[in-house]
Amino acid sequence: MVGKYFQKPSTEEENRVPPGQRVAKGFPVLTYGPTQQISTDEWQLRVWGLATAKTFSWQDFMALPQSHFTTDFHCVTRWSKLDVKWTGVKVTDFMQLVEVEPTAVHVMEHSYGGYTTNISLEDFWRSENFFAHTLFGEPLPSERGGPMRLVVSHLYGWKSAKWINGLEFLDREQLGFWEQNGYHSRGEPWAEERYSS
Ligand SMILES: Nc1nc2c(c(=O)[nH]1)N[C@H]1C(S)=C(S)[C@@H](COP(=O)(O)O)O[C@H]1N2
Ligand SMILES: [Mo]
Repeated sequence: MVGKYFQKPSTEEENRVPPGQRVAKGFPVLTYGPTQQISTDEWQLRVWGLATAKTFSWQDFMALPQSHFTTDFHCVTRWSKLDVKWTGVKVTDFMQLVEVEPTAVHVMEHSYGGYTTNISLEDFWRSENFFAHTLFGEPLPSERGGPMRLVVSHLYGWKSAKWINGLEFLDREQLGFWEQNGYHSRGEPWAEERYSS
């Protein structure tokens, strides 16, 4: 029987779906802990560590260029969702407002609710990464990380922090929530970097 919700990639999809993944027909919600309910009025993104400390508001993000993205989303729990449509702000556009010290090489993503995940500065600071506030043309729902989440589609989904509210710039790698619990520190899906050992 063909799986209804999680299918083997078709021939056309094969080169887009990393090894060990199945194609999700739905789009599962994956959250550890409770969904955060944050309004756009109260939402803030704070920058600290090896960067000039600054706090950004919703309006600050709306004033930046808005871009559209179509991405594939790969969760380490072995489902991939293809062609997800988002609107948001490119990390490279946002980073023009941030003064990073030259010694910064890693970033800790922080979220409302206490979730954290680590990423190298090189994996973070890319024009294909973005802060998303719109999903398939609708305001990003709270269970998806609304009002604002990060999307880093070249790494497993746990690097795409929902309800993002902080970026801490670091001179060394520190481990985030899942990374402390045995997930790989980088999480590149084509190399199947699922676990730390
Ligand atoms: N704050 C926060 N962000 C998070 C998570 C979480 O538990 N808390 N789960 C991660 C995981 S494991 C995945 S696969 C994606 C899931 O995003 P989705 O719920 O929109 O599918 O969010 C990531 N971001
Ligand atoms: Mo995930």
